[in-house]
Amino acid sequence: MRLEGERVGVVGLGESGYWASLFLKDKGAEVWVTDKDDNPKLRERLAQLEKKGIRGELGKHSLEELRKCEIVVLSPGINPSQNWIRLLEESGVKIIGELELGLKFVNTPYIMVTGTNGKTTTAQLLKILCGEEVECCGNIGIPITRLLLEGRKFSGLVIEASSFQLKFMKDFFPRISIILNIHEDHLDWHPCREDYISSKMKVFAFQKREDFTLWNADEDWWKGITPSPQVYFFSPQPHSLKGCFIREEWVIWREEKEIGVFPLKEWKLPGLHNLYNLTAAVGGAILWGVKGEEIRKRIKKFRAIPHRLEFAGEWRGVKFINDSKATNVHATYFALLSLPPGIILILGGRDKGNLYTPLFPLVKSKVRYIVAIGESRNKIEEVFKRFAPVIKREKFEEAFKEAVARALPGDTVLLSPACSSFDQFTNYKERGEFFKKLVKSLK
Ligand code: UMA
Repeated sequence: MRLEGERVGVVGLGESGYWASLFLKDKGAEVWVTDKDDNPKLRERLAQLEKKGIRGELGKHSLEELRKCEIVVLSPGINPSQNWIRLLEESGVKIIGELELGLKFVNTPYIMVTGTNGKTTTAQLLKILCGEEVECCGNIGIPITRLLLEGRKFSGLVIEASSFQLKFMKDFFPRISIILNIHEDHLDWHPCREDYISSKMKVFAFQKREDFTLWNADEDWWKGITPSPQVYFFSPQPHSLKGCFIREEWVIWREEKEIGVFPLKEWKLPGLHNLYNLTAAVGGAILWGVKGEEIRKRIKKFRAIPHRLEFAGEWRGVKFINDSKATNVHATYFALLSLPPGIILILGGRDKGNLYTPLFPLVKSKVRYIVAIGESRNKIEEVFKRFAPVIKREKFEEAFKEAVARALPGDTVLLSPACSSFDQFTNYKERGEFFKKLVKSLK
């Protein structure tokens, strides 16, 4: 892709937009940035970019300016089905996502991981299993353009891709694609469930016969599909297909014959959902060419990731678990599944069109109180009051105090909100850090 001398617009000045602008500038493009918001953080960002000769605006998207561009790069959070983007396309401007832009400059093979939940854990695990020369980027929090701009040397990539990033991508060729699971999420962004599912399925759409795709053996969205790449499966349960599974406490890989990769006692992360992530990552690493004995050595280096069922402390016999990364119902389902009864659940934030039904049996059997927070607190009360007492608090700190007041020794205060954090925080990390700070302050 030629960028030298081209006028390129960048929409959104979050992580992706900021790094994409610098990357484009480095490639010789004339860059113009725009963000619909205007706040001190964005002003500071724009000032930094201006020092590098990048111009832009805050507080609006000027269509006339964007129309002057040959290419417009969109940040992942920007829904390209908006009218102004259609108008831009009609005027002949090429629209491209940040991930797709970066991939045009990648010459190594790469693994692309998508799915509703478990993407970050699986991608990080894969990076460790595939070896030091493999880097990780994408939705995980490191835009691909940042990785490329920083000039890190790598022989392969593990890319975490969200449905936002995948939906409008074309011509990308993962050596291995992985779909961890497909559950309801982001229905505030995608027009319907089918659109969300088809975005996820884009991950193998351009792969070739010699490539691989790994699917969850326990789901059925793939039934009746015959893709171009070779299909393998993963599951913590034994299955009869080619791929990875667990039998008699051993992680096993089956192709023509079976190999025992390592005994499950060498895996330290709790929860059934992590066994799905594990079997997917082991499968991906074997297809990447890593030998079983190397996987066994490297698996020991893996540590749990922050904000995912992270132990945040204990106070007066009450355990505190930070699962702030659970921004949808499926993730909260697995958190509840992994913990014993006696849970005070902090639930809520910005609802994404959630259908909470899958949580009902677990809430009924394990949750003593729900503390409903943020924008979605009224909906949560309405939906859950049949299954557990619900206390509503708007602000996070008040909700935390309420949870502490209700907890008895032996209980667990679980932050697993099933909603995004954007009503009160910049992202789930900030929400999780705030929760941990509040836990520390108890002592
Ligand atoms: N904005 C506009 N115009 C709009 C909409 C937004 O200018 O019409 C601006 C906002 O004011 C804001 C900026 O765009 O300043 C935000 O852009 P963004 O939402 O794309 O966020 P980034 O900071 O670039 O982060 C994105 C991903 N965010 C989303 O997809 C929402 C990050 O995933 C990702 O880590 C990062 O790129 C690096 O690749 C986060 C996420 O929540 C973790 N992802 C979702 C998830 O995992 O469920 C998909």
